[in-house]
Amino acid sequence: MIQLQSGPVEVGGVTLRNHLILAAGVLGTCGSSLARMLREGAGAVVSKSIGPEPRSGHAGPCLVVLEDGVLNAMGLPNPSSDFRGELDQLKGEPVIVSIFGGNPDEFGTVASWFVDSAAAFELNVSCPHASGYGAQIGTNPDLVEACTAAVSRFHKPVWVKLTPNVTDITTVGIAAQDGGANALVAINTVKAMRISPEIRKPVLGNRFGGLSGKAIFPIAVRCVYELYGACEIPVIGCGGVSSAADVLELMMAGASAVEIGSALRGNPGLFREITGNLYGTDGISPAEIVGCAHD
Ligand code: RRO
Repeated sequence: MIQLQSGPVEVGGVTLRNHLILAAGVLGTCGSSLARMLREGAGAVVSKSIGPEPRSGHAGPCLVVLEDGVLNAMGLPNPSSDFRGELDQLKGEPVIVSIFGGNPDEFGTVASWFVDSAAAFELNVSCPHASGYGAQIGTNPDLVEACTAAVSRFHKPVWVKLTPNVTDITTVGIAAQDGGANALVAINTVKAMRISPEIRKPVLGNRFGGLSGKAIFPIAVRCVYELYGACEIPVIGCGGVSSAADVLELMMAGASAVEIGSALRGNPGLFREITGNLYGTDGISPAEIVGCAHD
């Protein structure tokens, strides 16, 4: 397998310690778990998505583990502005704060709380099961552009995390770029559902949820490939990554860095494992492989 040169890398206005980033929603609700992921070898970390009001989330069951993925409908649980205190212990660290709102003003308000503590913002316009938030914004290019512009005015790097649940992801990527985004993150979970034959009802309390894990990796590869071909700003890959080979494949599709989420379940040492395989003393320059599948 190819190996890469190690060392810090600048992506979307943030200096990452390596190409691997903790994805939003996994181990990201408290400062101590974010700090632990950095100690375990993550190049940067993204928090759980924070919104304008505290939320306890959807009624359970909220998460079901499937054969090759995870189905969730957590329902954007978050402590809202109280999350600020969690970041006190992470000053100067590469922490990206994921934020959501129902309109540009709410995005601006939430961003204003973290201007001094975030290395960047990741805008969640892609949660597939949130009424008034997430993909309900992220399927409307005009709203995506306006929400991105509302956060860009803080002069902090802005990453926009996109939903795969659209006909043409490049239209939404270009809208985020036009709003001033510094990077695109592809993808959030895929809208999905399972039904229990025993109870003859949906397995999730919310009925619908988002599918993550290995099952969605090919969708992530396709979305990254399309965005890399259509947009000028860096693309960060996300979705079903669990090995160094997956990281390289997403980079070949066009990803400048890669987020990892579901695969950390039960394997908190995964960042160290992947960096051990991904980097080598005779490694090649990442520039040689980012987007090489397009040549
Ligand atoms: O909290 C959630 O239910 C959730 C979010 Br914010 C998201 O962006 N993606 C997802 O699958 N679940």
